[in-house]
Amino acid sequence: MLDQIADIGRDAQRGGYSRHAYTKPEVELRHWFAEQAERRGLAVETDRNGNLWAWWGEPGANALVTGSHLDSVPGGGAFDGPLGVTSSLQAVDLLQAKGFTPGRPFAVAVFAEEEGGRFGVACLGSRLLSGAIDAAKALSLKDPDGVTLAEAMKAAGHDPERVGRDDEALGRIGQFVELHVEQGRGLTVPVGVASSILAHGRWRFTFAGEGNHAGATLIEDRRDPMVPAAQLVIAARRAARDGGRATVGRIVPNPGGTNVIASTVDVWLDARDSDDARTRAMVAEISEAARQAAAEEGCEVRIAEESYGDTVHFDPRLRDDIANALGGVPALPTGAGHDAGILAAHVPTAMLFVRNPTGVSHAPEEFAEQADVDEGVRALAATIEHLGS
Ligand code: HGY
Ligand code: MN
Ligand code: MN
Ligand code: MN
Repeated sequence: MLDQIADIGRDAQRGGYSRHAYTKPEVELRHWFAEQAERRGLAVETDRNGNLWAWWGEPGANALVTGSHLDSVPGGGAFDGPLGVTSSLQAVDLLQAKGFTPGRPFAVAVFAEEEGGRFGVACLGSRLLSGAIDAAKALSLKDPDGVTLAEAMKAAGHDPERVGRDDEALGRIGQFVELHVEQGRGLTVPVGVASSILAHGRWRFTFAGEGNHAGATLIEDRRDPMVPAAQLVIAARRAARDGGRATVGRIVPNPGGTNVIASTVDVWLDARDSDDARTRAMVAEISEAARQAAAEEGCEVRIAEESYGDTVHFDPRLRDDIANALGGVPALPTGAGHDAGILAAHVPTAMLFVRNPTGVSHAPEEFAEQADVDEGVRALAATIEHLGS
């Protein structure tokens, strides 16, 4: 099924896929999902926050929900997100073929902007659904072209006025199980279950100096924000020890001319560790280094926390119940964030992982063998049958 969408959102420039919320390729993927779901007799609805729900039977309380996301990081792989969606639809195929009908409300969900690839906040759709982000703050988030979430949603036919915590949609979820391609090398068997998600967040550092001419300005007369920005990258690497992970994947100088000393530089930090205290300590160390580096260069620095989620420990009962129903599969932690992590604060959630032999993710090399994908579909179908009878 992934082949059906293989040409949607290819990024010729970066390689891989760039499928961001409410852009043309992502809207195309929404239509593809609705068409695939309706073909299976599922009734599709879009909630006020742009998340899709495909119901098998009547929507109702205590629903068993599976699914994932269809959006990607810039230049992302083919599996992160879509594998959970295609596996959910194919699990429905397996179950319908054997005459199974759910004994409780059941839906396949597709959450909006899980990667935060356009508006900078990960799991935006599930955060809005659960009230984990303020609606007004979210609607004013701007993409790299300065388009707000409100404008983007309106252009895609959604009503931004309705955006906000959705107690009705959230209240219907009884359990949520997300299948996802593994994003590391933890699996030596085709399928595993998640034990935890790292505490992680995103911070934006804005260094401000004095824009000037690259040739006419003596070094001693400079206040160049690119210099502390570079030192922040090194400080992040130095602070990430004993399993901590600090990443700078995006630096945007303004104005960004080769022969121009930047006036400001924005640097985004993604920091993660096994618990809240460790993550925050790592970020504090990096922030201190950034302030020092800025002062040495006569620059200011503003630090803003853009999103944060504490460690998620998946419900061990649900996790072990599923692992046993699958005949005993390994439980492993994940360094990646997921909608399941956001929903875990509200409902019992679990994750199934499908082996990725490359261990690479958020890049075109991300991969899963067909045999493991099939194993994942069977495992998800068995889980739905076990929980949804
Ligand atoms: O960033 C993450 O960990 C997730 O893939 N959104
Ligand atoms: Mn991802
Ligand atoms: Mn994902
Ligand atoms: Mn000139």
